[in-house]
Amino acid sequence: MVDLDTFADKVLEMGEELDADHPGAKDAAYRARRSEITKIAKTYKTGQPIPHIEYTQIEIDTWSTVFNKLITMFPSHACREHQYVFPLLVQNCGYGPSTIPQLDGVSKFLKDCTGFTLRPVMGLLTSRDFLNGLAFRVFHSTQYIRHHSKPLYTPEPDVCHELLGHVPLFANPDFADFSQEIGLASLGASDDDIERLATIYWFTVEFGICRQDDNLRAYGAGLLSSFGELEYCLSGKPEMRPFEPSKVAQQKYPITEYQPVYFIAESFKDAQMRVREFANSMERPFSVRYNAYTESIEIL
Ligand code: H2B
Ligand code: FE
Repeated sequence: MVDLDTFADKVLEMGEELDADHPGAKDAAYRARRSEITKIAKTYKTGQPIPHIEYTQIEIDTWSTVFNKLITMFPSHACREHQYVFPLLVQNCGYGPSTIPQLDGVSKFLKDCTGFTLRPVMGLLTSRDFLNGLAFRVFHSTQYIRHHSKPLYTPEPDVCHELLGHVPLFANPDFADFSQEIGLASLGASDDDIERLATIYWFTVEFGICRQDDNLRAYGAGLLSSFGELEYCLSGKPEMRPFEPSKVAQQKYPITEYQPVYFIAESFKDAQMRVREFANSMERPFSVRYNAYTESIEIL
């Protein structure tokens, strides 16, 4: 697991430099703040507590705007697992409209629920590094927040996306197992298979829809953290298809627009079994098994 320490410097983009069209690109104070926060991720080592961040009032206001908008949608649009965990995060981890929860407390909470932990990251990792983390029940999480000029938009993951979208699901044992299954499949996979697994990750962990009591509900973090797309995905307009990994893996997708197609999972257990079957069909030099007692991977 300490191998994950070597990922720190390998961010693809936006860790330190922002793209020209990023809402914060021309704001020197925002960029300075970003590098202050990402410095934590750069030097973080496995097992250390995640340093606390004293968020500024501007940052908290951005969080409040996002938080207050999203909570109006959760009762009608979020899956039941998300709705079950959310009040526990309010009680235990400081979730609320006027505080940005600290990754360290959230990570400890997740560890108690499912064994998942958070690890601070500077920005986007490669698909391989990111998915490999999931094999160890480690979720790489950003710690900075989007630019205050556009509170309901971000071109990249930020704390709102991680804490409101991803974290509630990682507290659910079936979802945790499902996510780890994708991670285990990624260990030693070819570049083409990593691409396929990243696509499966995209249409599940990020943009997944599930059927619950004859209703469709969102469980993907990209949906649960986007006021606009959460509304849209269940509006009846986009196309819905069943979650079949070999087909999902071929699907092209846009990154900065709403998805034209979503895939419906019948349950996290069912989705996990389907991903396992898909992984068994991949050519790999070895197969793997996770040892939860030693938190290590056994090569078979
Ligand atoms: N890196 C980080 N830091 N957060 C993510 O959510 C993320 C990533 N998603 N790298 C990955 C890529 C995902 O889009 C798939 C696995 O490629
Ligand atoms: Fe995400």
